[in-house]
Amino acid sequence: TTSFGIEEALEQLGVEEVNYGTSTGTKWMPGGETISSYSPVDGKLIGKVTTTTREEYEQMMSTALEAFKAWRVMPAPQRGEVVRQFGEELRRLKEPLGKLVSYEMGKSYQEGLGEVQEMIDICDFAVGLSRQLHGLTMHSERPGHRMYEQYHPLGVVGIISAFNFPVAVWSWNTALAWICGDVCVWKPSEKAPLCGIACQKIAAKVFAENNLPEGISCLINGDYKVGEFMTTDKRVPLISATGSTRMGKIVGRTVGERLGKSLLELGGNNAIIVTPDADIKMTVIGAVFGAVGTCGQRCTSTRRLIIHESIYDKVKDALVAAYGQLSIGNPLDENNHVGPLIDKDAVAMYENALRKVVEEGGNLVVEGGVLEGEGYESGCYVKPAIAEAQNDFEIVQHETFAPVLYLLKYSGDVENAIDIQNGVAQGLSSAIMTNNLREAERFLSHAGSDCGIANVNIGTSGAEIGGAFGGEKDTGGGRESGSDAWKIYMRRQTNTINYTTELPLAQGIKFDL
Ligand code: UN1
Repeated sequence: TTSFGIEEALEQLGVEEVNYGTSTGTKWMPGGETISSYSPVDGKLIGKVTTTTREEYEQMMSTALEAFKAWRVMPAPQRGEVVRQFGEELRRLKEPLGKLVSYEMGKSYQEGLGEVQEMIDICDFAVGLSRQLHGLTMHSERPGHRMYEQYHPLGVVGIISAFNFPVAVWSWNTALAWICGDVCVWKPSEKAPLCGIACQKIAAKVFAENNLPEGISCLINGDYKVGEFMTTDKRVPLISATGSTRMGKIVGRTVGERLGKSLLELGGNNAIIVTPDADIKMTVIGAVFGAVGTCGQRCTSTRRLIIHESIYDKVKDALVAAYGQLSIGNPLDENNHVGPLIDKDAVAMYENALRKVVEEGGNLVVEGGVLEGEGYESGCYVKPAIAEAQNDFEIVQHETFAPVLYLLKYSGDVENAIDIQNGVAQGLSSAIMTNNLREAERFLSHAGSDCGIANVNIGTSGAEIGGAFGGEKDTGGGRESGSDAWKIYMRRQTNTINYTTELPLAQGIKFDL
C-alpha cells in the first residue's frame, strides 16, 4: 500500500486503476492505447488512462458543438453560478486533489494544495466576472445613430496543458471560458493524466447536478497526435497551450495556418536583479523558493540571479548556506523542501545542464547530483545546484526545467543589469530586489524589464490569479487568468444602430439615388 493517504485520495476523487481517457462529462469512451502514470515520488504505477481515438474525438466534438448551442444562450451570471458550485466542489476536495497533484507530479504537498487554491481563486474571480463582461459604447459621427460593442461566446476552446501545473492551468482557462459561454476540450499532459481524470469528474458532477448537457467540459488524452486533432480543427476557434517554446511554435503555426486564435504560455528564463540596495535576507528567501520550489519546474522558476559586484560574494555565501539547509525527499512529507523531478528524462536534462555549464567555463558553487538509496528509488531526485556563469553561455540562454540557478555578476548602473535580464530569448517573469526607488522605477519603466511579469522585492514565481499571467518573446505573448484576459475567450462585435428615417453614410460620403 502507498503511504500518506494516497489510496484514500484516489478513491475520493474516483480515480481507478484503469481509466477511460475520453469524456464529454459523465459519459466516458473506451479509447485506444493506454498511458501508464508512474509517480516520480516512489516510482510506483498509480494508474492507467486510455488515449482518444479519431472516431471518439469526432463523437466528442459533435457533443461539444451541440452543448455550445445551449450553454451560449444561458445568461452569463447563471453560468457564473455553475462555476461557483464548481469552486465549492474544489474546496471540498482540496486535500485529496492536492495530494494527487503532489504524488503524480512530485511537487510538495503544500504546493499541491496551493495549486488547488489557485483553482478556487480563479472560480471566485470568474463568478464576479460573469456580471462584468463589459463592452464599450461609442458616440456615432452620424446623427440619430448609436454604437456599442458586445462580447459573444466564441465556441469550443481547446486546452493543452503541461505536467508542472497539472490542474491549475486547466482551471484558469475553463473557469473563464465557461462564464464566457464557451465549451472546453482539455488534453492534459501525458505525464499527469490522472489529475485530468480527477478534475473532469469534479466538473462533470457539477454540470450534471445542474441538468446541463454533456459536452461543456470534455477531456481527451494522448500525445501530440491527439493534440493535433484540435490544433488542425477549424471547429476550435481558440487553442490555449502551455508548454515548451518548441511545442508552442508548432501549435502557433498550425493554428495560424487556419487563422484560429492561440493563447501561448511557453518557456521562461526568469531573473532576479540584486542591486547594492537589496535586502539580502529577502533576496535569499525569494531566490531559493524561486529556484528550488516545484524542483525548478515552474515556467516562472528563478533561473538567473544578476548580482551587483559589490554584494556578489555576500549573496553567494548566503545562498550556499541556505542550500545547505534544504532537505530533499518525498514531497508528501512536509519536512522536505524539494521533491523529485517529473521523470528520468528530466533528470538527464538536469545532468546535461550541469555538464554544459562547466564545459562553457562556469563554476559550480553548489554541486548537484542525482540522489540514490533509500527514499530515492524512483531515480528522479536531484540536488539543487548553483553555478557561476555568463549570460551568453548557450546553456544559460536555454530554459532547463530543473533546479539549476546561474549567478551572473554586473557592475555599474542598474541599466547594465536590465540589459542582462533582457538579454535572453524568453520574456515571462522578472524581479528586482532593491530599496532604491529610482532603480525600481527604472526596472518597471518603458526602458526596463521586457517581461510579461515584473516584480519589485518579490521573487519571479508565485503570481496571483488576479493579474494577467503570461509573457513576451519566446514565451508566446498569451495572457491568462486575471485582469481582462477573459477577452480572448469571446468574440467582439461592433454594433451600429440607426434610429432615424435618414440613411447618412459615414465619412460624409454622398450617395444620392
Ligand atoms: C506555470 O509554471 O506554468 O506564478 C504557472 C506561479 C504560479 C503559476 C505558474 N502561479 O508560479
